[in-house]
Amino acid sequence: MHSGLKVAAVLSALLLAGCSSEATATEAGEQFFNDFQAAEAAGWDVDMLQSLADGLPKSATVTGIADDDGDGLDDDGQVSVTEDGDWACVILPGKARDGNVSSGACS
Ligand SMILES: [Ca+2]
Repeated sequence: MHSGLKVAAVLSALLLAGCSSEATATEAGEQFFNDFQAAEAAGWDVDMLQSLADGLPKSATVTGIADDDGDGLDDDGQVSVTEDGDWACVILPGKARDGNVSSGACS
């Protein structure tokens, strides 16, 4: 029986995955970005953006979804994602620009 070896292999894979904590905020930011692209037709709809934020892992926090002028759309199309003290900045595509995700807080 080699099941012990298989269990050890699975455990070490899990440990490796668990240790790759570097850039977790960026990964969460990229998930947000990809989810947004799947729903992009709605534009920067703040309710949709909030539901994307709610869909991220609970360890990730999204800030910067804001609609100060009350048109139902995010005002700057830019959100920050934090996770474990790590920051990422998500620039949403739209309004004649491409989006991107970068590590570090939005400037
Ligand atoms: Ca707005």
